[in-house]
Amino acid sequence: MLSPLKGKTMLLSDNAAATHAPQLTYKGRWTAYDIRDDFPILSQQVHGKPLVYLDSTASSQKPNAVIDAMNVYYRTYHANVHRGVYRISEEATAAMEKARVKIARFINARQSKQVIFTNSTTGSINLVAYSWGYANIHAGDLIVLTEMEHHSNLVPWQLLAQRSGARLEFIPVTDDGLLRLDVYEQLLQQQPKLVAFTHMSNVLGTINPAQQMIAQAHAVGALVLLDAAQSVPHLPLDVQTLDVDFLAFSGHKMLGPTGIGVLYGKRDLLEAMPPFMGGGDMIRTVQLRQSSWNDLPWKFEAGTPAIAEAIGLGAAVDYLNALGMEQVRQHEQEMTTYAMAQLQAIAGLTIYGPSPAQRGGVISFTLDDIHPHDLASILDQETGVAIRAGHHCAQPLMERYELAATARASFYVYTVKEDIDTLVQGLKKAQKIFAL
Ligand code: 7TS
Repeated sequence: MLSPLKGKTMLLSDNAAATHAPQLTYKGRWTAYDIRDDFPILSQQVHGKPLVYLDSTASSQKPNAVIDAMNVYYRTYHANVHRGVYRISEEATAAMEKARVKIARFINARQSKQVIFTNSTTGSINLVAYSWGYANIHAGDLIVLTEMEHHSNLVPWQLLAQRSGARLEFIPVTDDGLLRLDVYEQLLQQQPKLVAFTHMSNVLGTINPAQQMIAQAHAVGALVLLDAAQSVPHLPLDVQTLDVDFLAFSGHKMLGPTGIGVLYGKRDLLEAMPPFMGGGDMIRTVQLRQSSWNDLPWKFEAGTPAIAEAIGLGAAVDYLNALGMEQVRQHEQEMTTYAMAQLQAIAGLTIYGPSPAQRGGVISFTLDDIHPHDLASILDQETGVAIRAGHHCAQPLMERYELAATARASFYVYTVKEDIDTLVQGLKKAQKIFAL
């Protein structure tokens, strides 16, 4: 079967195509084998062996469509945006704003002005913690988080609590890696101002029941920030159905480039928030002692933005749309179910987190008492398998399970069963090496 985007690659010199590329829709079914050729890095070798990339939770690989879209911009119409009255600056502005529209549609935002470009999920969460937090959080206010947060949805709230005198409380995690929703209900009775939690854990893979949790928070008057760094790339997601107040995600985890992220927010909230960073582009008028602010979304986009990266992220969204997010989720579930069965068959291997039905394509595990860093090094050198080892920027969660570190394999659209088989062979090899 043909790759969904094959034959649709843009010509490097065709500015018009770059700026007005059609929305791609791919109707048929695909398999990972069909699309692997779109990802040039997957034909690389490491230590003389084919690269087996199992660390997409940290950062996904990029298809040619994304790399080409950025190349086209740099090679044929690079200029700064929102200021030039000449042709290529207008083209760059149009391409960047078109990417914003694509992203808004991808998450079903009502208006593209609700999509603010930041540098990452981390940047998006900090924007809310500083701007909304500064204006709305006061001494004694409660912010509810969970024990399974990535540091980027934890430390900004700690800083806000230290600045404002607010309190932080945490929804605990069960032994199976699920949130204690009974404790959540109790915490809601204390009427928090904000609930901030991850849609999908980057360690356990747990997919949290976001829609229900958001409705419960709203019922007591709390706003909700959803850390969607791991969900937007892997699941169909609709901000209007979720009724979420703020949503944060990163381009580099969804086939797009590094250096670009998104903050989605409800319009009335964003309109009421003060700017986070000051500088060019975010102002309407500037006097020596005071200024007025630009409209959304630019009020929050001070300075020259990541133009190529925004265009690249737009191309990534086209690619994911062509694959279909339902099928992306289905493929990852197949890989996860297969991998869990294979890994569970290895004596001495422990998997953390819930069943495949309740998780995304992420599996954290330990093997005997081999240190996860040693495991990752052996896998890299002996088999060309790239996995993550460590605390995964979730130290409190590691403490909850009394672990210093885990090994973690994660999957995406290009993962094939053979990748998982190579991982399993590598783990058995590591066991042999350590048994000596
Ligand atoms: N939230 C979650 C749930 C994440 O998984 C990550 C990154 C972030 C926030 C931060 O994203 P960033 O793009 O701002 O860095 N997670 C990981 C990971 O699991 N390994 O490396 C980065």
